[in-house]
Amino acid sequence: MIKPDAVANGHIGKIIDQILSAGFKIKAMKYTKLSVETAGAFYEIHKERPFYNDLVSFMSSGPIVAAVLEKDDAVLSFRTLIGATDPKKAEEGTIRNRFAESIEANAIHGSDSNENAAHEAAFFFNRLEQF
Ligand code: 3AN
Repeated sequence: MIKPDAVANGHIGKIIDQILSAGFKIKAMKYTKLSVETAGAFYEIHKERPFYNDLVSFMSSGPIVAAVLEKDDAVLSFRTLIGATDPKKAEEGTIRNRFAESIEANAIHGSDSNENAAHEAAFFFNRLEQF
């Protein structure tokens, strides 16, 4: 998911270009906006974390781009491409190093396991929307 900060800063095109250049195939893609309720549900697993309310309010603050991507070893490969959660710690050239503003407004989300990837894909897309 390309987050509201990166969308607002005009980085959608450059981020998608970097994702495709890294060998990912797009299976589904959507420009949309999360409500407080849907952002809260998406980040349900972080409910107990101290930053949960701020995260939900940030993630519902503007449009996002949701996508399902395919590549061998996609979860690990994508997390390497996006870099560390804190952009100050993200490696040079990673998406968060290039485009993120802060640990919260960190430009992009990537699933952290195959199980979560399947769950998050189904959150945004039904089977007829994934090719
Ligand atoms: P990642 O997105 O790298 O998997 P998670 O799953 O630990 O990181 O955190 C989910 C999201 O919560 C992050 N993308 C970031 O927007 C936000 N977040 C994580 N840690 C913090 C923090 N210490 N303070 C504020 N927001 C945070």
